[in-house]
Amino acid sequence: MHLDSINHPKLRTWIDEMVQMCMPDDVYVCDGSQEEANRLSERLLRSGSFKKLEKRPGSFYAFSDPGDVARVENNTYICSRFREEAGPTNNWADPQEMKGELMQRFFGSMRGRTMYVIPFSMGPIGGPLSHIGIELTDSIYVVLNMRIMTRMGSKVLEALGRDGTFVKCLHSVGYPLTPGRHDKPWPCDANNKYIVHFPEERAIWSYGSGYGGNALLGKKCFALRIASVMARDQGWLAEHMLILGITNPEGKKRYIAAAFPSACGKTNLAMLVPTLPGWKVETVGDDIAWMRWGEDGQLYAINPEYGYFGVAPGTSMQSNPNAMKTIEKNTIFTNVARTPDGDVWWEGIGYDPPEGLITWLQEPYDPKSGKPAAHPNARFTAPAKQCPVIDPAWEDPNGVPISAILFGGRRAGTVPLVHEAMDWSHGVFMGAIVSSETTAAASGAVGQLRRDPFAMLPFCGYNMADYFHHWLRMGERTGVKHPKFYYVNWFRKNKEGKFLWPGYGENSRVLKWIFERCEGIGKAQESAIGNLPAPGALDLTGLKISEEAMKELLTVNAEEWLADIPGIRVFFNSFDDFPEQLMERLDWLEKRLKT
Ligand code: GTP
Ligand code: SPV
Ligand code: MN
Repeated sequence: MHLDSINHPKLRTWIDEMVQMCMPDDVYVCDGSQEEANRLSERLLRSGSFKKLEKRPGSFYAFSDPGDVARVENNTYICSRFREEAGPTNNWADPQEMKGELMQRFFGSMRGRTMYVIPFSMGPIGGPLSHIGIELTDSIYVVLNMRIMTRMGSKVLEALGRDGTFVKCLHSVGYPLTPGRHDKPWPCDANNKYIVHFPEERAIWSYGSGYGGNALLGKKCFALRIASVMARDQGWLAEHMLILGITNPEGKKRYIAAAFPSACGKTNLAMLVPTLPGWKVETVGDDIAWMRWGEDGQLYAINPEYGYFGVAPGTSMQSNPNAMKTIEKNTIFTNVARTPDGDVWWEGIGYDPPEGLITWLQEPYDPKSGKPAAHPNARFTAPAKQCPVIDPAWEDPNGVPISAILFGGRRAGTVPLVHEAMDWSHGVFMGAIVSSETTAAASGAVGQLRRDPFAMLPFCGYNMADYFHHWLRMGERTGVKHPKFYYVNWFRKNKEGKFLWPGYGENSRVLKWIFERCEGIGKAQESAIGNLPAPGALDLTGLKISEEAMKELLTVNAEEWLADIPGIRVFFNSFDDFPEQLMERLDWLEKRLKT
């Protein structure tokens, strides 16, 4: 659509300003139609950025520059007016200075390209919990991914009207086509990436990267970093959580939200196929939840997204059949390996690599090289509605009522399979002490233990001490029905370095116990850290697992926990205005562990 189709004066003014700075050859407003998507895909096929996947209708293969494969936390900034507003866990820069620096980067950055205007809604269009964003980008790949990940196009402009509010999202790959310069399959400015948030202004400026959360600005930048600030200001919650519905054999249904760090099992849990007969799990969302108290006092959650940007490696018919069925068509695959007959392959897909495999680096695959065929952070972008177990209420604009909130992470030791908080503030404490081994979802070393409270360390758009205060305040609301809180760990290992718990579908056994606790029938026993399943309360029917393994999974090793306490204390003390209540909870925990 032509720029003149925009009749929102403030939006038009902002676009005009950004056009002046970025100097694109052309401006195009996306309508979100299938014809438009076909046209843009054709262009990427012609330029070599996309390859058609003959085996998967409507699907495409893309591969990135090797210098642009994941989120870049070191180059991610929260530019609030004051440094204290961003807090010790975020990179901060003065907003004016950063704007100045960025303006130089963006100056002329879209020369030789088209600027695409993407109107998008996070959450069902016009819904009471939904919010609109406008992304300006010079990347067709971003347009096509945003069309899957968000509700996008003309309908959103209609909902915005002449004066609706929107989050300003500016994105450039930073590779202008100046005279004599040829385009690349994956244009970027790998050595000069900036993922910058201006929370007061509700604005995002992202430069230099075309990958995932760096470039699809509705996701981490808006729905978590900016939305967390909006949520604090307006009394709701924007969280890095999956949402699932679970139904017991009698037909009773409950909804559960769960926060695990990146690449720690959200998509897998959200689409789980229970191994327990008669139980059913359905998916509302796999990455982000926006939650608020409903009029009936229950906590309601929506999934603001419209698709899945999921980790490909490890996804198989065995581990996640629902994801495998979701990605059979209309899916964009990035940085996986491709087969000569137009299909995809990755480590852990469940079968051997076919002859003639081409790696994500576009080289012939050599198993002896020791190099993986797919990048560990290779991803699929697929429409949520293609998930065979999508929840019937997944598009309910009012959300679904949450009975339980889970926290988790990758911990080889210390943290048991599951334990339950005593109350809301203990739940907030549990969220605050989450730690996890780092993964390939962000650039940097993999497997290093770090504190990742609420799985929000890289995604909280303001001071995390203030974030904990906000969570505590939310629980102090009168007349509300608190969900229960749990801390789970699917990743505990034995001395040989093997996972003690089979995970995936078998996690339904843990969900069943949580469900029964919510019903008031599940049995628990108190421990120093919270409630564990009572002996026999975890349904292990039909599971082959040794008694020693179960014992290790469900006991609290006080020594190991005590070894964690100093690190937690250092973390808590790194904030100026840390909640007293949580500090007392830490003393409480330490005392209980010592007796
Ligand atoms: P993001 O999209 O980065 O936020 O990741 P995510 O939290 O959705 O993680 P995902 O479900 O994609 O899982 C990441 C990796 O963890 C995959 O390689 C999975 O195979 C593996 N994984 C998921 N669930 C389990 C589990 O229960 N046990 C074990 N051992 N591995 C798991
Ligand atoms: C994550 O890293 O938590 C993701 C992938 O979900 S990205 O969208 O790239 O942030
Ligand atoms: Mn995520």
